[in-house]
Amino acid sequence: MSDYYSQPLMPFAITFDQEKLALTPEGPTLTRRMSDLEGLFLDGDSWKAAAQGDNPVVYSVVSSPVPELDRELPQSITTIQPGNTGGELWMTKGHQHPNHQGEIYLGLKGTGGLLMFDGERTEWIDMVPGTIGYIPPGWAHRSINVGADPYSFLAVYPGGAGHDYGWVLEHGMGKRAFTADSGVDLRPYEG
Ligand code: S6P
Ligand code: ZN
Repeated sequence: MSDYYSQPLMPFAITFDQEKLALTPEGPTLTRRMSDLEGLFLDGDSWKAAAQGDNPVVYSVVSSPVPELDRELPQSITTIQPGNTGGELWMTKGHQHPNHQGEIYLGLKGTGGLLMFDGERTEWIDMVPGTIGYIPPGWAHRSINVGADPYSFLAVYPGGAGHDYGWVLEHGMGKRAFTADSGVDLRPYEG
């Protein structure tokens, strides 16, 4: 593995396993449980009960071993479990890239949404396998599972982009996604 981290990187192949939704060779992995999502769901009481209860895994991120360094292009696969907290669909924390670089997502499995917010405008893209969602520079982004099965997508992003989670806690995402009889109910942010 250490060879892949030598600088400068040499060209190398990454195997994408469509069944396991895994990348080989593997880079860092990340698991976010309910307790990692403090301050994000509108219904704080329901969040607290879940975080202090069975504290489920809400999403995980696997990656290839391309480092998060300027001019590199890291890739990762995020899998969000199905579920809701107080009716609000399970989602990623969401972040802004501090130096406003763009990113692309590719839907792999399940159904989701890509919610984007530039501080004034909110945009939503329905994500199904094969959808490429383009995140322009300056748009904070959050992913949401709108289905009954896990939702997975590939992300490719500039290695030097950085991740500002505080921006989303401060500014919100413009809208929140709630369960609906069919599809998703997008409501104004309110807190
Ligand atoms: C990275 C890219 C994704 C997210 C991942 C988890 O720029 O947007 O790999 O990191 O979906 O989301 P979050 O908001 O917890 O980083
Ligand atoms: Zn990002």
